[in-house]
Amino acid sequence: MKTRALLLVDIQNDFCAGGALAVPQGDSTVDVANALIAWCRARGETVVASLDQHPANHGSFASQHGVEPYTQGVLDGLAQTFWPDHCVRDSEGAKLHPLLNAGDIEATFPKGESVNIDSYSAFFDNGHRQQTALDGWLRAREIEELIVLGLATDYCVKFTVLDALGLGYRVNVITDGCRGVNIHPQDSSEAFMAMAAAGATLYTLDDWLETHP
Ligand code: VGL
Ligand code: ZN
Repeated sequence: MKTRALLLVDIQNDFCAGGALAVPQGDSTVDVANALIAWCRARGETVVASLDQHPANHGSFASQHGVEPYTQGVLDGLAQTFWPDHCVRDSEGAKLHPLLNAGDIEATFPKGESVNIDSYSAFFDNGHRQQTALDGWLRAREIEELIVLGLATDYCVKFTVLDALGLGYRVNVITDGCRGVNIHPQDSSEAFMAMAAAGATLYTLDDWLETHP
């Protein structure tokens, strides 16, 4: 069997209830994540997580530009949605959700640490200028297939999945383990369609468990 890893995307306090960039029902990803963590651990499969992690003056923050959060602009030549200040390094908001079984996560991969560029994907920044350590880490362990879920469907999950497919991974997305920002109401469903069109296989948690006994 191909070596597989579970990749949990940005299940952090600031994307959950009460957080700075709270995603509607973001907390509901935690139970799905914990179920798959247990499933993977029972099979000796790898569990990793990405972390959105910004300096306090990050260029994706609306506060740095004197504009309203959730508006569109440009950052260093790239289209950028400006966000509320979120996931500031070492803050409570940047921590993994307290109910996530983080003890079973083997490695975490930060992204978004450069001031002048955002990084939705866990593999590359938004300009594909720099890579994180994730691809090298997975390749070193001969991992060829990923199970992906987390926050947010229409940003970090979507771009992580598209980059993973581009890098040659087989990618399974657990849809009920994802929630979106939905600046436009259809953003999450369009994101799932884009992931599927690019080659990802979409499952609910129940579908996954039934088809992978
Ligand atoms: C994310 C917006 C800004 C995400 C991160 O994790 O999807 N979204 N930073
Ligand atoms: Zn961010």
